[in-house]
Amino acid sequence: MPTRFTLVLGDITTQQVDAIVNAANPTLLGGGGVDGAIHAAAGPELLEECRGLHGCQTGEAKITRGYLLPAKYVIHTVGPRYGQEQGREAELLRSCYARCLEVAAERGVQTIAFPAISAGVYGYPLSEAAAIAVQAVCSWVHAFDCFTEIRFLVYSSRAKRMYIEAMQHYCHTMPEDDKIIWSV
Ligand code: AR6
Repeated sequence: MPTRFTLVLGDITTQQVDAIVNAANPTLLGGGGVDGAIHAAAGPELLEECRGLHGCQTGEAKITRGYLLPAKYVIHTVGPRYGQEQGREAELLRSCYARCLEVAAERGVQTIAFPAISAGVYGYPLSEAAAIAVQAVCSWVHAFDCFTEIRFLVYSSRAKRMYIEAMQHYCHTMPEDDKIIWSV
Protein backbone atom coordinates (compact mmCIF):
# COMPACT_ATOMS: atom_id res chain seq x y z
CA MET A 1 0.00 0.00 0.00
CA PRO A 2 1.42 3.42 -0.88
CA THR A 3 1.70 6.04 1.85
CA ARG A 4 -0.32 9.18 1.29
CA PHE A 5 1.53 12.41 2.08
CA THR A 6 -0.76 15.34 2.74
CA LEU A 7 -0.14 19.00 3.45
CA VAL A 8 -2.62 20.90 5.61
CA LEU A 9 -2.61 24.57 6.59
CA GLY A 10 -4.07 24.64 10.09
CA ASP A 11 -3.89 23.75 13.76
CA ILE A 12 -2.32 20.39 14.56
CA THR A 13 -4.41 19.97 17.73
CA THR A 14 -7.63 19.48 15.73
CA GLN A 15 -6.30 16.76 13.42
CA GLN A 16 -8.15 13.43 13.34
CA VAL A 17 -5.15 11.13 13.09
CA ASP A 18 -3.78 8.32 15.27
CA ALA A 19 -0.86 10.45 16.47
CA ILE A 20 0.27 14.05 16.38
CA VAL A 21 3.87 15.12 16.88
CA ASN A 22 4.79 17.77 19.43
CA ALA A 23 7.82 20.06 18.91
CA ALA A 24 8.79 20.03 22.57
CA ASN A 25 11.83 21.05 24.65
CA PRO A 26 14.09 18.69 26.64
CA THR A 27 12.02 19.02 29.85
CA LEU A 28 8.83 17.78 28.11
CA LEU A 29 6.98 20.00 30.58
CA GLY A 30 5.34 22.34 28.09
CA GLY A 31 6.22 25.65 26.47
CA GLY A 32 4.93 27.98 23.76
CA GLY A 33 4.14 27.39 20.07
CA VAL A 34 2.86 23.93 19.11
CA ASP A 35 3.85 22.60 22.52
CA GLY A 36 1.66 25.14 24.35
CA ALA A 37 -1.25 24.53 21.98
CA ILE A 38 -1.05 20.73 22.40
CA HIS A 39 -0.92 20.88 26.21
CA ALA A 40 -3.80 23.39 26.29
CA ALA A 41 -5.97 21.20 24.07
CA ALA A 42 -5.04 17.84 25.66
CA GLY A 43 -5.67 19.01 29.24
CA PRO A 44 -3.62 18.65 32.46
CA GLU A 45 -3.35 14.85 32.35
CA LEU A 46 -0.90 15.18 29.47
CA LEU A 47 1.49 17.17 31.67
CA GLU A 48 1.12 14.55 34.41
CA GLU A 49 2.15 11.76 32.06
CA CYS A 50 5.01 13.90 30.70
CA ARG A 51 6.40 14.37 34.22
CA GLY A 52 6.95 10.62 34.41
CA LEU A 53 9.03 10.58 31.21
CA HIS A 54 11.96 12.48 32.75
CA GLY A 55 12.69 14.61 29.71
CA CYS A 56 13.94 13.81 26.22
CA GLN A 57 17.19 14.41 24.37
CA THR A 58 17.48 16.44 21.19
CA GLY A 59 16.76 14.23 18.18
CA GLU A 60 14.85 11.67 20.30
CA ALA A 61 11.10 11.00 20.69
CA LYS A 62 8.76 9.75 23.44
CA ILE A 63 5.08 8.83 23.22
CA THR A 64 2.11 9.61 25.50
CA ARG A 65 -1.66 9.35 25.26
CA GLY A 66 -3.58 12.21 23.63
CA TYR A 67 -6.20 12.70 26.41
CA LEU A 68 -8.70 15.36 25.22
CA LEU A 69 -7.18 15.59 21.74
CA PRO A 70 -8.84 13.83 18.79
CA ALA A 71 -5.50 12.03 18.29
CA LYS A 72 -4.97 8.89 20.39
CA TYR A 73 -1.26 9.60 20.91
CA VAL A 74 1.15 12.51 21.13
CA ILE A 75 4.75 11.84 20.11
CA HIS A 76 7.00 14.39 21.75
CA THR A 77 10.28 15.14 20.01
CA VAL A 78 12.97 17.73 20.70
CA GLY A 79 14.27 19.52 17.63
CA PRO A 80 17.70 21.11 17.34
CA ARG A 81 18.17 24.81 18.15
CA TYR A 82 19.45 26.35 14.94
CA GLY A 83 23.07 27.51 15.22
CA GLN A 84 23.54 25.92 18.66
CA GLU A 85 24.25 22.27 17.89
CA GLN A 86 27.87 22.40 16.64
CA GLY A 87 26.87 21.83 13.02
CA ARG A 88 24.74 18.76 13.84
CA GLU A 89 21.44 20.58 13.22
CA ALA A 90 20.43 18.74 10.02
CA GLU A 91 21.40 15.32 11.40
CA LEU A 92 19.43 15.96 14.60
CA LEU A 93 16.38 17.22 12.74
CA ARG A 94 16.40 14.13 10.49
CA SER A 95 16.67 12.02 13.60
CA CYS A 96 13.54 13.66 15.08
CA TYR A 97 11.45 12.58 12.07
CA ALA A 98 12.93 9.07 11.97
CA ARG A 99 12.53 8.47 15.73
CA CYS A 100 8.93 9.75 15.69
CA LEU A 101 8.07 7.33 12.89
CA GLU A 102 9.81 4.44 14.68
CA VAL A 103 8.00 5.12 17.95
CA ALA A 104 4.70 5.50 16.08
CA ALA A 105 5.19 2.27 14.15
CA GLU A 106 5.89 0.38 17.39
CA ARG A 107 2.43 1.43 18.67
CA GLY A 108 0.65 0.50 15.46
CA VAL A 109 0.00 4.10 14.40
CA GLN A 110 -1.14 4.31 10.77
CA THR A 111 -1.85 8.04 10.42
CA ILE A 112 0.43 10.72 11.85
CA ALA A 113 0.66 14.52 11.65
CA PHE A 114 3.91 16.50 11.95
CA PRO A 115 4.39 20.22 12.61
CA ALA A 116 7.47 22.00 11.20
CA ILE A 117 9.81 20.85 14.00
CA SER A 118 12.39 23.51 15.02
CA ALA A 119 11.05 26.07 12.52
CA GLY A 120 9.56 28.39 15.18
CA VAL A 121 11.20 29.34 18.48
CA TYR A 122 14.21 27.10 17.68
CA GLY A 123 14.97 29.24 14.61
CA TYR A 124 15.49 26.68 11.82
CA PRO A 125 15.00 28.44 8.45
CA LEU A 126 11.68 27.19 7.12
CA SER A 127 12.89 26.25 3.63
CA GLU A 128 15.68 24.08 5.09
CA ALA A 129 13.42 22.60 7.77
CA ALA A 130 10.78 21.70 5.15
CA ALA A 131 13.36 20.07 2.87
CA ILE A 132 14.73 17.97 5.73
CA ALA A 133 11.24 17.01 6.91
CA VAL A 134 10.14 15.78 3.50
CA GLN A 135 13.44 14.05 2.71
CA ALA A 136 13.62 12.30 6.08
CA VAL A 137 10.05 11.06 5.89
CA CYS A 138 10.40 9.97 2.23
CA SER A 139 13.49 7.87 2.95
CA TRP A 140 11.90 6.27 5.99
CA VAL A 141 8.76 5.39 4.07
CA HIS A 142 10.81 3.77 1.33
CA ALA A 143 12.51 1.57 3.89
CA PHE A 144 9.53 0.72 6.14
CA ASP A 145 6.06 0.54 4.77
CA CYS A 146 3.56 0.91 7.62
CA PHE A 147 1.70 4.24 7.43
CA THR A 148 -1.40 4.98 5.39
CA GLU A 149 -1.07 8.76 5.80
CA ILE A 150 1.69 11.14 6.85
CA ARG A 151 0.33 14.66 7.19
CA PHE A 152 2.47 17.81 7.34
CA LEU A 153 0.83 20.67 9.22
CA VAL A 154 1.86 24.18 8.24
CA TYR A 155 0.85 27.36 9.94
CA SER A 156 1.33 29.94 7.14
CA SER A 157 0.93 30.10 3.38
CA ARG A 158 4.66 30.76 3.08
CA ALA A 159 5.34 27.50 4.92
CA LYS A 160 2.87 25.74 2.65
CA ARG A 161 4.79 26.91 -0.44
CA MET A 162 8.08 25.65 1.06
CA TYR A 163 6.62 22.20 1.66
CA ILE A 164 5.14 22.01 -1.84
CA GLU A 165 8.56 22.83 -3.29
CA ALA A 166 10.21 20.24 -1.05
CA MET A 167 7.66 17.57 -1.98
CA GLN A 168 7.98 18.30 -5.70
CA HIS A 169 11.72 18.12 -5.43
CA TYR A 170 12.27 15.13 -3.15
CA CYS A 171 9.27 12.85 -3.59
CA HIS A 172 9.75 12.72 -7.35
CA THR A 173 13.46 12.06 -7.25
CA MET A 174 13.04 8.96 -5.11
CA PRO A 175 13.60 5.65 -6.94
CA GLU A 176 10.26 4.02 -6.07
CA ASP A 177 7.73 6.77 -6.63
CA ASP A 178 4.81 4.36 -6.48
CA LYS A 179 5.28 4.07 -2.70
CA ILE A 180 4.22 7.67 -2.13
CA ILE A 181 1.13 9.54 -3.24
CA TRP A 182 0.93 13.17 -2.24
CA SER A 183 -1.85 15.68 -2.20
CA VAL A 184 -2.37 19.24 -0.96
N1 AR6 B 1 -0.40 23.85 14.70
C1 AR6 B 1 0.51 23.67 13.73
N2 AR6 B 1 1.68 24.35 13.65
C2 AR6 B 1 1.92 25.27 14.60
C3 AR6 B 1 1.02 25.52 15.68
C4 AR6 B 1 -0.18 24.76 15.71
N3 AR6 B 1 -1.09 24.91 16.68
N4 AR6 B 1 1.57 26.48 16.48
C5 AR6 B 1 2.75 26.83 15.92
N5 AR6 B 1 2.97 26.11 14.80
P1 AR6 B 1 7.48 25.99 17.59
P2 AR6 B 1 10.17 24.78 17.72
C6 AR6 B 1 4.15 26.13 13.90
O1 AR6 B 1 8.04 27.28 18.05
O2 AR6 B 1 10.72 25.77 16.77
C7 AR6 B 1 8.18 25.58 22.50
O3 AR6 B 1 8.15 26.59 23.46
C8 AR6 B 1 5.04 27.33 13.95
O4 AR6 B 1 4.54 28.35 13.11
O5 AR6 B 1 6.22 25.52 18.19
O6 AR6 B 1 10.55 23.33 17.55
C9 AR6 B 1 8.82 24.29 23.01
O7 AR6 B 1 8.51 24.07 24.37
C10 AR6 B 1 6.37 26.75 13.45
O8 AR6 B 1 6.39 26.71 12.01
O9 AR6 B 1 8.55 24.78 17.79
C11 AR6 B 1 10.27 24.53 22.78
O10 AR6 B 1 10.85 25.28 23.83
C12 AR6 B 1 6.36 25.32 13.92
O11 AR6 B 1 5.00 25.06 14.32
C13 AR6 B 1 10.31 25.32 21.52
O12 AR6 B 1 9.06 26.00 21.44
C14 AR6 B 1 7.27 25.01 15.10
O13 AR6 B 1 7.31 26.12 16.00
C15 AR6 B 1 10.42 24.45 20.28
O14 AR6 B 1 10.60 25.25 19.16
